[in-house]
Amino acid sequence: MQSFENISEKVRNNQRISSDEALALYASNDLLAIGELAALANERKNGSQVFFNVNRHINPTNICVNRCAFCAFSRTTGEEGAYTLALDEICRRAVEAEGEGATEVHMVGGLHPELPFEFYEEVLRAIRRVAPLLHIKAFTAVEIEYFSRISGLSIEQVLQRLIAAGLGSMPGGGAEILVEEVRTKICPEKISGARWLEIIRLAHLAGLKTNATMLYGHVEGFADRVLHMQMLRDLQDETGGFQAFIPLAFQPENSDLKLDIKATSGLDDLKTLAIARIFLDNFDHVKAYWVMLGEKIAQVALAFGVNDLDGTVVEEKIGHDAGAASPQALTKEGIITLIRKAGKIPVERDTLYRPLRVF
Ligand code: V47
Ligand code: SF4
Repeated sequence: MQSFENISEKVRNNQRISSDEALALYASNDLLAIGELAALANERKNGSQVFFNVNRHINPTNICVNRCAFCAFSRTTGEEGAYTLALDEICRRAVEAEGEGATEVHMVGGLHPELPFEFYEEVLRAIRRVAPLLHIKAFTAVEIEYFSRISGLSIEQVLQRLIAAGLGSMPGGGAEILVEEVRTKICPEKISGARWLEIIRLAHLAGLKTNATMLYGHVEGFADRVLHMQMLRDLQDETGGFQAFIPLAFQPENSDLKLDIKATSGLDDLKTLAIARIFLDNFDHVKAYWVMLGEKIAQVALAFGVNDLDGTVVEEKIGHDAGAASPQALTKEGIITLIRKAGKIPVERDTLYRPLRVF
């Protein structure tokens, strides 16, 4: 029996809810009641504090051999708009970021057909050299697996070499929806969901913290979303290596999935964040990524169980190539105001969620 009262009772008693119960929440139209439960679950973990960081995104290349159907960012070699940043340019952006008070560089890119694994080691070393204060959060599980294939090294060896070169943690991309039937439709060339989980497990065992994302609002159903979160919750029980869960609202422009898929509704965005907060009881943080959600939904999400707004970002390509209507960057002051006006306490954090300053 998945009555709302039973689920509510469980959450109030700090008990874990089942997949069927999460699905029942998706079936409910009582957004405010779900939000209230999520807010309670978050309040217990994080009080009234909301985290953000000062960071900068760098995407070294958009050339990618995978060409996932939902991705408007990637290009084939020689195609109009294809680019690869020179090492000097990557360094210039890192130095600029550090000079502007960033504590993190977030770096992900396409699976380039020619660049050798050593290029990525050199990028890490170079950033380390020119901007030693920046934490480098880089490379999704999909990229790590690709590096292993192009270098002939094991996943463990790739991770060790990247850590030695300066890798500090990993973002949560590439997870999409971990269910195979969905992956076949949206990213047939990408590693399987099981392989994504395996690489993240190895990263956690190597001592790296990672995030986990979920790309929603395309061809998947609610049951797929819940199964995705169930797989993440199981792995988190095992390793404890996940920091934040980040639902990514699908941006439908310029991608091969466009067809008649519409952008997600605000109701779906808020429900998804709230259900994630309730279901993923072993994740400390649920992040509203303002780039995909827009500032307004991200702000309202702070009353629906969310305790992290990501960062300043500065130059965003993946969502904006796909039509995201949000700005390219938010200022630190802008994020602080957004959090304050939601009645919460802004806390600047570093990548590993150590508080740097309470505002
Ligand atoms: O894996 C690609 C997604 C991800 C689209 O860990 C799209 O802190 C929406 O993972 N519409 C990369 N999403 C971005 C990412 C991320 C972003 C911010 C913070 C963190 C973190 C991680 O972007 C990809 C894919 O799932 N994506 N195309 C699109 N059209
Ligand atoms: Fe390549 Fe990542 Fe885009 Fe897929 S989502 S095409 S792997 S850049």
